[in-house]
Amino acid sequence: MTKKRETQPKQTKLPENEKIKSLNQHISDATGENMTTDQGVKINDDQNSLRAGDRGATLLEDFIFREKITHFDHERIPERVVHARGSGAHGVFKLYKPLGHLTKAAFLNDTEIETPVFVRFSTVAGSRGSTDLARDVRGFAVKFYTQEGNFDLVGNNMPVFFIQDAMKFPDLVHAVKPEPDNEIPQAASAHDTFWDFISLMPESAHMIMWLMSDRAIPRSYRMMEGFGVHTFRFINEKGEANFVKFHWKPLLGVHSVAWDEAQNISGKDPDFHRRDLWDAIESGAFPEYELGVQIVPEADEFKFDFDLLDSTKIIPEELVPVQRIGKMTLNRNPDNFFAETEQVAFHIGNIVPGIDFTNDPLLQGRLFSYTDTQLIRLGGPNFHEIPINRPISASHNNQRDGFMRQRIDRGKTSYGPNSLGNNDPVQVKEAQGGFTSYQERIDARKVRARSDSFRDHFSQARLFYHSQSEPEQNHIIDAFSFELGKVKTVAVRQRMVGILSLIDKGLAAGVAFALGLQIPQELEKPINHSIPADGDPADYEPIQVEGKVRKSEALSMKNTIKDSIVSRKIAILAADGVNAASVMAISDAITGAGGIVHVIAPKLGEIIASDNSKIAVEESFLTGASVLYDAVYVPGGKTSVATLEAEANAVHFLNEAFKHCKAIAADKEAVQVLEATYFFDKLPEEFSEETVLAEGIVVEENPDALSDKFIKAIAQHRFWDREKPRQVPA
Ligand code: HDE
Repeated sequence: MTKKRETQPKQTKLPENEKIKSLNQHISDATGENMTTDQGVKINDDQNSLRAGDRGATLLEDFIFREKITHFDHERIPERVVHARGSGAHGVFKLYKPLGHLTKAAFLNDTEIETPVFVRFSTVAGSRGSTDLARDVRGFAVKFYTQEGNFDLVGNNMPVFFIQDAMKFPDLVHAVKPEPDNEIPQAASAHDTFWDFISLMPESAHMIMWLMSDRAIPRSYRMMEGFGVHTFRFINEKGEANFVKFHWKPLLGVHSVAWDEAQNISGKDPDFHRRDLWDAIESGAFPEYELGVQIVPEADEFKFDFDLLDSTKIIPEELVPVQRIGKMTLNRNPDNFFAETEQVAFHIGNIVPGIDFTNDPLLQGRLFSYTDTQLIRLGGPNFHEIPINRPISASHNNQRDGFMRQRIDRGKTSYGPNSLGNNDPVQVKEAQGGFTSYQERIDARKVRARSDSFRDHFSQARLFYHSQSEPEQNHIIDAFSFELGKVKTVAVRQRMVGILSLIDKGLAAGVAFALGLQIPQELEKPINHSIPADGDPADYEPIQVEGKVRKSEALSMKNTIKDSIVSRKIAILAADGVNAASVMAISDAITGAGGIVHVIAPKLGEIIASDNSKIAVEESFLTGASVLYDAVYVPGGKTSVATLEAEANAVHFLNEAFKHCKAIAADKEAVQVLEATYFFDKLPEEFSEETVLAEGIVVEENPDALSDKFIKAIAQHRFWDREKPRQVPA
């Protein structure tokens, strides 16, 4: 009999909220139904077109064939110009405590309300079919269906942006997208045009540090932060305003993969993040994120050494702590990718009373772009009527007609004021919830200019770099070396090394070494050729902070949550003759702690354990790969151990897991499989408690002790310190 290992319970009843109920009205389920044309005529033969004789030409008259092909021919809509590849999920947001003193937004004032949300995570540069594991920014767009209308928080997993003014957005995107002559490379910033642009845009220095950090290769959408990036405003009932920055903090912590691993995953499973999100939700391991806010009173607007309106700057959490105000839980997968994830239309301009914009020039530009892009992408002005985009609150106005209008507006009047239709729909007074813009006082000249307060491009880039742990800094140096190494124009590489020297000399030296270059003595100035106002070279000198290295703990992933293995995937390498008891013991312990276990064997089907029981195999060495798992365990059982020791794929699996700094465990009886690896000789002689913590390698006889230590090691996520001194040629 096949032994059943416990797997995650399959979700049976899907959670429903107000938005889901409204979507359900549009759901079509063909189970048991007749096949018809779009006009409802029953179809008798869907296999053959209508022909003049069984070997003759197809007849134009065949309306069934024509309808089918015509619809098919028109199935694609333009992909998003950026953020084309994405994955969506439904969920709910619940507030921890009322925020009336800060904002009058109803969904931020009532802890009883469960606000439905739809989230779309995305990469930026690649096309719809590109790999999830590209080095890239991740979009983190949340649509809150509040009782007062839709509020869209259209953010990223990095808190800053490349440019300060929306005027430069098309340039940035043209530079990063595949080069126009040959459309190479796909979903990659490692090419000449991107770095040419960046090397001429010193304002991108801070963002580039994030992009070259491990934040750009997340382990999962469930393990990355989200940021609203811009400074917004909260407005309370009294009309008082506070500046606010939005954050999403994942409850599983912030974790990444290794760059070499990311590149491998792109081949083994380009849908890695999409699948991970889908599977987690299906299995009931719902992704959770806390919404955080940083609040700055209006009076403190000029208190910082950066401008709150500059999207290339963070407010360090040490200066203004992030207050966690509520939790979002993603608890339901979409029913249909196209209808929901592809057709969802986010817009930074979708706000509700109690929330307002600031004059951040990047934010202001986005206010135009999102509606404009939906008009072309979704084919006209009625995209708000697509089910996924409809608010749960009623909507009435005098907007009419246009392509694909769904609503049938009754009555003679579609204008206001009117007397023929009772002057409906009526405007709503502010006190009754009508939106009014914050009355910001303005006294300014109309100019095309960049504020002087936007000019320091390097202090926060340096703050970021200096806040990283040593392995994280090494990864940044490696990432620059890789990306610039792919740049063919040496002058661009050289200019970039110059820019890096303004951030940190060690960083620049490390990258220069890998590129076979020197740090330039004289920097090319003005660095930015396109903004005449950038003239003064002094603007580019590093700002000294009293000789001290400034750091911010929140910027390093080293300090993230490391106490859970929920939804982590663990591979058990086994073959016939494996010790079933140890497989079961470790499986039970891991699934008990919320992890997922897969048995990987030389072939699919079942393996026969030493006690003659059968164990189901999830993947073979052909279909599975270490890069798709978080940790690996080798159980005992003489024949199994002998098979694996001689199986190159099993040894490679372990070598690669070691290379990517993952937790590895083995039954004492299986240690000879480890001995066959490249790394075994480099390990300390004894596997003590300290070895486990430092190395992430557990070898034990007793299954309880083994699973206990192994689970702690998996929760650490990665043992990056293992990396540099003992590289593995896997
Ligand atoms: Fe976007 N951005 N963006 N962006 N953006 C789009 O809208 C744009 C920016 C972000 O999952 C587009 O529907 C301009 C910052 C996300 O559907 C487009 C500027 C941030 C998504 C657009 C920016 C973002 C988009 C393309 C510079 C983080 C995907 C398709 C002023 C705070 C949303 C679309 C989804 C998508 C314009 C800069 C986040 C063209 C002009 C900064 C997450 O309208």
